[in-house]
Amino acid sequence: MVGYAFMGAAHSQGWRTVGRVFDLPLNPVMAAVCGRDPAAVRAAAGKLGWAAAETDWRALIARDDVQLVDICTPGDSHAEIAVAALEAGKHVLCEKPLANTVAEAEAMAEAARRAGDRGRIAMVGFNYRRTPAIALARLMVRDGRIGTLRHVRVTYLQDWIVDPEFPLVWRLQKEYAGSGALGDLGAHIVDLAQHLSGEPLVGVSAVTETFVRERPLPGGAVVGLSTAAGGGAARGAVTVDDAALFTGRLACGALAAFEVSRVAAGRKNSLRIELNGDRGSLAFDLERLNELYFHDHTEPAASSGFRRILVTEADHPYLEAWWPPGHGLGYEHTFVHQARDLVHAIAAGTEPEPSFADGLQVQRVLAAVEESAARNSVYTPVLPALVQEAS
Ligand code: SOE
Repeated sequence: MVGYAFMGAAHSQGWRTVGRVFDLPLNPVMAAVCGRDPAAVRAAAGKLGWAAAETDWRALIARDDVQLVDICTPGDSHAEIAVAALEAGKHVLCEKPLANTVAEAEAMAEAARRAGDRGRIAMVGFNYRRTPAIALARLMVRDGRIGTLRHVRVTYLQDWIVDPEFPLVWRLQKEYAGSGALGDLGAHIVDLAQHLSGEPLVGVSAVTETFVRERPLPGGAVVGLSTAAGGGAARGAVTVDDAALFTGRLACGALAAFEVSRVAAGRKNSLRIELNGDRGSLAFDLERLNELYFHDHTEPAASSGFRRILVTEADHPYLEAWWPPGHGLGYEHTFVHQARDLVHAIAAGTEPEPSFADGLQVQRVLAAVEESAARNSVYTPVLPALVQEAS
């Protein structure tokens, strides 16, 4: 694994747990974790359960005891590490968003296609697909339980940077993160809208905003009395969006509405999605992630309405390995399920979902959102690979 911050810790929990809960065809071994600071990465190895520590990702992918590279770094290093690992014959799991640009994502998808010819697997870490309630919703949409899709409505709201004095961390700098709430939160909900509907977004209209345009540098770096504010911590420019609102059309003709924000005061990690079809609707709220709400419009109006499905039955996705009905799961279990599905794909030699091609499609939507927002919200097509190659 490369990187050991929040996502590294969440992935480590997945790798520590997966073999002790699911019956797997292969046994994942946590061979080595990589980070630039020698003391910090050694401490992380001990705390997170990795057998060794490396300080250069090139040395990590050169190790003979490493067959799978799990990339948990900021987006600016995803392409370089993933392409090198795939070309070195390793399987790859890469955190979302796949990359910071469409060009990088295209290179990664092409490297994954070539590696696939050599039996190597590449997955992108849209972990919310592996919430049992979301996986159940996908099956219900596929089985026609809501009929012909008309609407998808998704929001993903956080509030960790409402305070203008929150420092200028890497997620707020385009050179590291590629974009702000759009790539960090928007990638998840674009993927979910496409995954649940089974349809790609074909065009979007968007607005984005950066409400706080300058923040203190991390670590309270003081540059003497010469700072603009006449002293105190130096401040730097925020180069990414704080929020984005966009509408879109799915290939099937359904309309989709998206909202992402990191300044929605009071919303901590609030991902909500609703799908409306001509036979019913499904609704999910990450803050109640063991529940799926279903409205069957074919029922008599007098007794119909959204009802709660408690997604904890043994025959619900992933639940066969956990507890009796009613004993709910949490955020961390999505990473255990992600590890399970990746191990099965590696053992079977099948392309996992979401693939790097799925990650590239999301990257194309994000790019169309940014292009639309830069051009007064003009409706902007999401260029599929086919058109891309033709142009
Ligand atoms: C921060 O916004 C973050 O950690 C995202 O980067 C994750 O993808 C999301 O699952 C939780 O919030």
